[in-house]
Amino acid sequence: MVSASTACPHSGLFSRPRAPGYLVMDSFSSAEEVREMRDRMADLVAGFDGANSAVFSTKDHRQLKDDYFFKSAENISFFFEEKAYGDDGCLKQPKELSINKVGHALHELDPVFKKFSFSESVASLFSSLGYKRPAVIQSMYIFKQPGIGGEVVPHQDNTFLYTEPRTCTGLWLALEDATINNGCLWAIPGSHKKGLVRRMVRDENGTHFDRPSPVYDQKEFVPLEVKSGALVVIHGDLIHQSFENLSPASRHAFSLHVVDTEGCKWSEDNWIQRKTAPEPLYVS
Ligand SMILES: O=C(O)CCC(=O)C(=O)O
Repeated sequence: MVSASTACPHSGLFSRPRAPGYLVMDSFSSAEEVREMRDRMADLVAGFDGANSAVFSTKDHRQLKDDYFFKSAENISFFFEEKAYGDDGCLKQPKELSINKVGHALHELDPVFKKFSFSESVASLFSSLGYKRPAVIQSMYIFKQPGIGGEVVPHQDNTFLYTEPRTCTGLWLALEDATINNGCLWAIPGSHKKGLVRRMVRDENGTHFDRPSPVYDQKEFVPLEVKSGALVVIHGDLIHQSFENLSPASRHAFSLHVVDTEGCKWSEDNWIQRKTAPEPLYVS
């Protein structure tokens, strides 16, 4: 285990004795802002021909040897749901109901997602958390499709986006109401105080985890049901997950992962190895 003493130096918000390691900010985005992001994604999916894509699964991480996955750090890539395909290898439902997520550089390359990511409200949140030079390192539009939306197994974001000391914070914006039925986030309150369990390391063969995942007691997780427009701020060491969406309702969300680029070092064996340095968020 990576020791708790190298944990993120930021934010009294998360270090108070009973801090759960997450914060829900209701009505962070207006209905118009949410609609703009959803409409933009509908246009991007409509323009996607399906030719260049991959499947995304957090269960076996089979995408992790995939060049398409590595290159997605600096472009806009489309990942299908594992259960999107029938035995004949064809999609069982329309393309727009088959995509698991789009990532990982929407915040840089798409004007609508860039506007949100570099907004004053996002930047000032990180300055209030004590970041010196925060930068978005990845963004994802997550669909959690009706009936087939894949589970996201329990994890800590610092496992995948490691700096020394650790500084990753996740922002998860609900673009639809997220409920127990359609696959909301679940988290273990206070788990961010127990250190980082493991890292995912990139090597010449792809990626691997340096330790197996612990088995978590599901009774420790609490659901984070939120309304569309709410922002969930997630400490990088918080254990969180989401279940498969077996309901008829989708659960769209836009997520950003932010690290500090001053006073800490981006690990050379993270899966994201950028050709260009990420642009920092600025508070005017
Ligand atoms: O949207 C989900 O279901 C999971 C997202 C998540 O775990 C993350 O963004 O770190």
